[in-house]
Amino acid sequence: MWIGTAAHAEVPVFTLEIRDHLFYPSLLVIPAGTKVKLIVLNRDTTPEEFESYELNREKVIMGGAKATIFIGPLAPGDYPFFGEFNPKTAQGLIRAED
Ligand SMILES: [Cu+2]
Repeated sequence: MWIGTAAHAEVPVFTLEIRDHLFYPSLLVIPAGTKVKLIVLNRDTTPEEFESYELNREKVIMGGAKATIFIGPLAPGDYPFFGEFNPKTAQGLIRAED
């Protein structure tokens, strides 16, 4: 164990919730240049798929379940995502900032 070294640094954790086929928050600001752990909680009873072409991620989250998605390190900018099963309503944006 090398506690305290960069290799053991905590990955920042951010949480997204799905409720009524919407993402909360719909805008998530994360640090640029850092790997981030995204926890997605699906509060609906129906499955949803977190999908982002820009982030190259897609993951099905069953109703009432939770998913963990690692993203980054990202260049500064905006990275849209959506719920593939409810794309008209479930829209969001991850903004990576320095
Ligand atoms: Cu998909």
